[in-house]
Amino acid sequence: MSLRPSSSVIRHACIVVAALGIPALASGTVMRHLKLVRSFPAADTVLAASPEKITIELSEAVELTGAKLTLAKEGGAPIALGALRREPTAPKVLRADVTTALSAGGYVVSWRTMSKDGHVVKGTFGFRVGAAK
Ligand SMILES: [Cu+2]
Repeated sequence: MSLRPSSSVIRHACIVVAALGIPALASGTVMRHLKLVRSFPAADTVLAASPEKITIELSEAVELTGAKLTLAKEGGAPIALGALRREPTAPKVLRADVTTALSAGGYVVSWRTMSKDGHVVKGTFGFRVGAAK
């Protein structure tokens, strides 16, 4: 298992690495963070119809506290989602309902969670609704 981050320098580097989404560095000997395993919609996919929910699966169990899932139209304003949920039987999975049908176009999902060491780990991925361009 990785060393616990103990200095502010390591803490800082850790956040930067996570924010840049460099898995090779983030999973190195200095520290190990949770990461995104899969999502629905999957990254860079095209859906024929609006999804009914956004789901992310992380590599470790996460708390709802400090977790966030946001959706926005590409280059547009955020779109309100239902409350973020985590089933007790699936502690690695976070889900939020899409409460308004999404029109055709590109969308960006941003996620943010707290790793076991208390550091914020976040990322984004995109998907499209409607025909591929
Ligand atoms: Cu960390």
